Amino acid sequence: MRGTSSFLIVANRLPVDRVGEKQWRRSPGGLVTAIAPVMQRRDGAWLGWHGAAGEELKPFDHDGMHLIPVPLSQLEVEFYYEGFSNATLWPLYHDVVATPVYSRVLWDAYKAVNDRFARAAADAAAPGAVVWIQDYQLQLVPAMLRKLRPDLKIGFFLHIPFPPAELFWQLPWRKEILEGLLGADLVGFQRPGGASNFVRLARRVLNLPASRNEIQVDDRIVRAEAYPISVDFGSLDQLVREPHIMTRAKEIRAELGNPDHVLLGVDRLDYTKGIGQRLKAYGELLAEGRIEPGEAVFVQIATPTRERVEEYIRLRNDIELQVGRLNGEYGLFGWSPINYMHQSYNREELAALYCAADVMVVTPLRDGMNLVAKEYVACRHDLRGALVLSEFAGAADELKHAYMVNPYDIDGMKRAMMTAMHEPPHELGRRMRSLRRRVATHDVDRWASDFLKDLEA
Ligand code: GDG
Repeated sequence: MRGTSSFLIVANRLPVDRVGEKQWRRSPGGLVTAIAPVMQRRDGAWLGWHGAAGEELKPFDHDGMHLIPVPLSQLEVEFYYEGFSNATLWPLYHDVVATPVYSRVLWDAYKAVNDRFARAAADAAAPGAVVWIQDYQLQLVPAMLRKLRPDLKIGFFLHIPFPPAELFWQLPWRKEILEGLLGADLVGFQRPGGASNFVRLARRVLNLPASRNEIQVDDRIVRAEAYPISVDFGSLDQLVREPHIMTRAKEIRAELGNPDHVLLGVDRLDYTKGIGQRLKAYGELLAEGRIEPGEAVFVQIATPTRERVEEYIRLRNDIELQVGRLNGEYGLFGWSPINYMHQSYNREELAALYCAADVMVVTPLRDGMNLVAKEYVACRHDLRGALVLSEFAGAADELKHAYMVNPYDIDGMKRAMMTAMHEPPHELGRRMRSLRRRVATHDVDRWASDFLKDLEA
């Protein structure tokens, strides 16, 4: 039996969150925004876990999308999701900035869950359908699905970096992962470097004939290309032109005590994001008196994430200790140099925060793209505001007029923050105009349509 969906997205998570007992709400994020119209045009479906362990749900429709839940047991959440995905692959693919866990038990769970996703996709897809698989949790699905359904067009996109051969080599299952990905017709990466790492590994680990961006697998050609993901520029730009967002931005600055400089960080509380490094740089500026008492506030939004994974528990303790120390040491009655929030905010509040910030500080040690940097740019039609950006974010390839930093170089970050804080308006405007031109012409719509055009070519 064949399914009826001629366009299928396969991702670890469905694009909805539960509100209350039976209601669903579309989750925030560019991926859904970019893909929803394609789904509506093509009778599409989205396949993924719905977020509750041990619960089986029937397919349902929401917001014009057909959603197919894939169940996960509590143990699978631990072993496949928190384990192999987030304690093995995540650190390995991010330059081993934390030590990856290599465990056969976790690997077995990863295989089993990938197999379940592949079977569910094989059941849902119409003959000749286009199937687009997302991200590192599902790297075995392309080959598993091809085996079940050789008639499908299969695309895969990796949202995180693809590591160089020297690091990937560590993985005891390097061969299986590469073979899994090679089940696709097109494998997309954030940066050209990721694509070439992949091609090189296919050559070296599997001895496959390959050119710059094509790999020969049996009688098929698999293409590897970069498609830098982006944000919904138009809708953010429109949102921040609404008067209530500006009012809220002014209010936020007032609540912070109207300092001369508001610096902002917005990240999931993840060890790849370089939060500790940027706070260290800021702390030294306070210690040296280059930022005076009351002059600046650093707002750090650290969204809760992966809270049961050991490295994340450790990171949270470290960051909160660091924030406490800096505030304790340099604060005054009524002024704390750091405003740290371990909370999530809605889209409008986030947009108001972007508008309130003079300096956006984005300093990951390694990041596939980093959408926060692009969102900030999309929100600054006033051409004010400076973006401090790590060279190790995928976004650095495109956002060349940011104040670039190496997050391992604390002195360099201090210099960049000081320059950004004191830059004259015309220079800020010149840089922001060029950054906005790039993001406006390379938005998330373009990302999705470029990928799908190439997949179907
Ligand atoms: C992975 C890759 C790649 C954050 N806090 C709140 C909130 N956010 C939103 C941001 C942004 C998104 O979450 C974070 O995206 P990033 O790209 O910055 O980072 P990851 O989560 O690590 O994403 C990354 C991305 O996939 C896409 O391919 O760029 O490299 O690691 O959109 O705005 N959103 C709301 N409240 C919050 O508190 N509503």
